[in-house]
Amino acid sequence: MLSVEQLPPDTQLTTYDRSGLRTRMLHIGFGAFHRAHQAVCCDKLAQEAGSDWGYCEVNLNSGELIAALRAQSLQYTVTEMADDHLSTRVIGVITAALHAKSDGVNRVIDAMCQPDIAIVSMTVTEKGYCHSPATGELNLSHPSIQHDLAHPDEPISLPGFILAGIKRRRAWGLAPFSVMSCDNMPGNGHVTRNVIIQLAEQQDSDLARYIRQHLTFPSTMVDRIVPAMTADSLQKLSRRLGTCDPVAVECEPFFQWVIEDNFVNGRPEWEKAGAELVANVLPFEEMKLRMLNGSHSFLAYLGYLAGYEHISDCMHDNHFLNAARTLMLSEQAPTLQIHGVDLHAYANALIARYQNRAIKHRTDQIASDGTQKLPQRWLDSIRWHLNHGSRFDLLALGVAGWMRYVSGVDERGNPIAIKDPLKILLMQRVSDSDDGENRITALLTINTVFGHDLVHNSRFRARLSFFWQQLHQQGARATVAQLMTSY
Ligand code: NAI
Ligand code: CS2
Repeated sequence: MLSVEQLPPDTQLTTYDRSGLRTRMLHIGFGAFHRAHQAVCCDKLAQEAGSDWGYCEVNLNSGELIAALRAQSLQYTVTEMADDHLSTRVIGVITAALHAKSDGVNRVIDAMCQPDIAIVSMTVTEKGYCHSPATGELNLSHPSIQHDLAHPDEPISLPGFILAGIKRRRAWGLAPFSVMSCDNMPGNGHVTRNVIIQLAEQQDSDLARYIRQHLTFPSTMVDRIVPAMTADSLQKLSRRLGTCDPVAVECEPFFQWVIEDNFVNGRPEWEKAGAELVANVLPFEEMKLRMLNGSHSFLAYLGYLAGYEHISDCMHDNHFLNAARTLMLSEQAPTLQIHGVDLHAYANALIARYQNRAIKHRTDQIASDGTQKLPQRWLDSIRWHLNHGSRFDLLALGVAGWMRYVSGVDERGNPIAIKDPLKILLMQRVSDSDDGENRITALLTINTVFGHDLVHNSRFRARLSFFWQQLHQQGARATVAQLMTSY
């Protein structure tokens, strides 16, 4: 358990009066990222600008972190790590914490109905939205959505929980809240609005109309590299901190948060803690999703196959470093519609961030949930190149790398532990095909990922098949190296 008194003397401690905080935001998904991003921003506001915005944290699935947080007075540490710098801060801005399964669904819905709650935000990973990543539509046959349609007052899905909160608030005559997604999806506010309204329409069209008229769903672009903590990283950090904080996270120093300024019931002055409030976030989201996350996924699949455990290990291989940079600048940047940002400088800064050896960001962590990530990271860009007749070899190699990865056996013949909500479908498609052309067809016809168009595009198929064969014949390292000689 965290003992604040034992922390090193240079730790940034909480000096504001925590009893003056009000629970004005409820956040669903108390994972590594939220702890190192939105919570830090809110903490800085309390510390430096006298803000009284506090968080009620909620986890729907696992309860361990919530229990650990409660055991240490709702405080935890965030440590920024760079090769030459390490700094720790105590986060004190949490005022309540709930775990839906052990505290009960009703407690969570009631917490959304506290009069002070003005914002419900979330970081539940892409799969938490129960949508089709290719279209953004709610997947009505998703098991959790099926459950919530049958039991709307006992929800288990994120859309189901938020809808139940909106419904109860409205019934109690309380002002609505804003709903803010902080997950890595383009138009994350639109996706959230879509899934909640589509679920509401199945139950009560009047409630759906109310949501359209009275709630807002601001989109956000969020950026900070926050690797999952492991037993090993936690042990090393505990030694450095002089106390064991099971809720601790490590992250890079970089922080960016671009928020659509569209809130119905007030918001913290996030701009005082480094966030940018803008009218349209989409160009920022697409820039970040394609240049950062797109190159991350490339390094994750190809790097894993090449035997690199971490993103920083990939950066020691010059071909991989050049491939990531070329992917950003030659294949992703041309697809963007952002003005006033120097994309060369942005790409250079990303490479420098990937080179941070103090951050142990595992390639197999980023490789997880590929079916939820590929459309926004690669596939929209591939469509752009197909329309413009331009070169997209690195993107095609990325897709071939993903197919090779989800085929489940690495280049040394060892099994790969696939983590993906469509894992069963992926395994079926893999086992029903041999590792030639029909594997490519079997995977490309997963329409919720690839839509209906790409499987029929002969130019795309040709590049994909070429790299698929290259990966089988000579492996990921040689394929990346060879491709980079032609750029
Ligand atoms: P994490 O695994 O530490 O936390 C995920 C959270 O989502 C947990 O609280 C978990 O209970 C919840 N969750 C998972 N599946 C869910 C479901 N089906 N329904 C409801 N809740 C569910 O992951 P982390 O690092 O916090 O990342 C979460 C998301 O934040 C990412 O998927 C991404 O969209 C976004 N993000 C992460 C960054 C990072 O570097 N870690 C940076 C930028 C954005
Ligand atoms: C990563 C992101 O896990 C992944 O898929 O690409 O979480 C990445 O670390 C963040 O988006 C950086 O802001």
